[in-house]
Amino acid sequence: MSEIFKGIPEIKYEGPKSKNELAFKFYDADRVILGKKMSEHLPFAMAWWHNLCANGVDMFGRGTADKSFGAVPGTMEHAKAKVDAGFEFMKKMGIKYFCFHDVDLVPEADDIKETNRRLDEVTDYMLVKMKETGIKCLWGTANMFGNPRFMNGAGSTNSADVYAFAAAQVKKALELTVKLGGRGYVFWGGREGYETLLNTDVKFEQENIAYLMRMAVDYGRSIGFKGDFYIEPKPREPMTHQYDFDAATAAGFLRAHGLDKDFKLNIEANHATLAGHTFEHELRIAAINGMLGSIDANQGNPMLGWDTDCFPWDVVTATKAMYEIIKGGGLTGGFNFDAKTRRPSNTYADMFKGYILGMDTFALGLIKAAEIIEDGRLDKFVEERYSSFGSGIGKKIADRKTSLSELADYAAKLGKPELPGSGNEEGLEEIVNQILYS
Ligand code: XLS
Ligand code: CA
Ligand code: CA
Repeated sequence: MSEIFKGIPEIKYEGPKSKNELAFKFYDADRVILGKKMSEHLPFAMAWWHNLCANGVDMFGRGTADKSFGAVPGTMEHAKAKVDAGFEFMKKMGIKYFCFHDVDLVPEADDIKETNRRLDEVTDYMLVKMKETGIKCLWGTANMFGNPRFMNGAGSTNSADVYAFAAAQVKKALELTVKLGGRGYVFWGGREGYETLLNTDVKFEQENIAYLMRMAVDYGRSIGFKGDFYIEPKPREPMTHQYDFDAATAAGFLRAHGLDKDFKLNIEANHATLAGHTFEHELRIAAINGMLGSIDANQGNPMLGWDTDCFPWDVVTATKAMYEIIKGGGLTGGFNFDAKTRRPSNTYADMFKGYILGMDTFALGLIKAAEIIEDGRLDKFVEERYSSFGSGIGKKIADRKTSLSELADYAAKLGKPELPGSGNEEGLEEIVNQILYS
């Protein structure tokens, strides 16, 4: 097999002063931060769909990037060329994981038996490459939103036949994830939602989605899948109302349907902002629910209200995200760059620059989050802020050893309580800036 990304070397760490566009300035895989190597804190993954399939097509124009990799698109030869390109790319980038949808790997046939045969063939080829390179699968998933059959949803469809088809895809995608040793399996509810209540039985649809997930857990465990299942929340797009709106909604759904032991969350930054939250908010909600699973590392464009999947370059957000992840005990998954270069960034070199930007942004985020934690002033402030619960009546509340009557008597004796103390927001922001920029 000949080299595809000719002229692009292995990407090395050259440090913050380097002017080489094809080098890391901050991601230094072996550098130890808080007792662990950067590469262990940051298991980065390549998204098969954006990096190897998306060519810049949008609703106003055709693709601008050539992702044929020397083969005719729509053929098995092309499916294998994408494998060659993907492994060469990951090797040159020093990326150890990839994520995939079933239909990213092969052209879909009309008959699912033929699609599955093609999937077997391509994954045999991927396994050889995985053995050669040591590259692994982070998570797999089934695309249950692209094909017109899913126009009314997959688990939430009104058609029993389409539901069965979705189940068949989940079954196969789970088998492939196990075959490739994937750490996780994702459900992103692409069209699991509704356009109008006038034609929708919300309760029935949600129960059907949960049943599909239950069957996936049972089947996955029966074929040896030991990893986590993930829900990836998103509030809208493509559907007007998506059932897994945000982390809190998804956590409630998982609990309501008894799925919380097997599922965690895959939090995507751009989906957080579409939900009107920050990325770090979604991470905190996942963490306090014991559901901090994996990350889709990207960012939105605040000028645009849709899912732009830009490469992450906002270091402040990456720092806050890494702070939440470290404080939350880390991920069971990793950092999947569900991100694409902008349409005019259409060269092979741009593919590398996108990943260099994303990896350097999270490396900086990690370095700065660790400094904030080691500095300790934020932790100390938060501890003191709640210190009234450390003794007296506060301790009784914290220990759940009081009652409304006792608290009412206490309040009556108190007269007017003192104000609860400054939140010191500006002071804390100054500390963060001081650590970020000094
Ligand atoms: C789309 C989602 C999708 C999932 C995987 O908005 O981000 O790409 O990550 O199906
Ligand atoms: Ca995603
Ligand atoms: Ca997205």
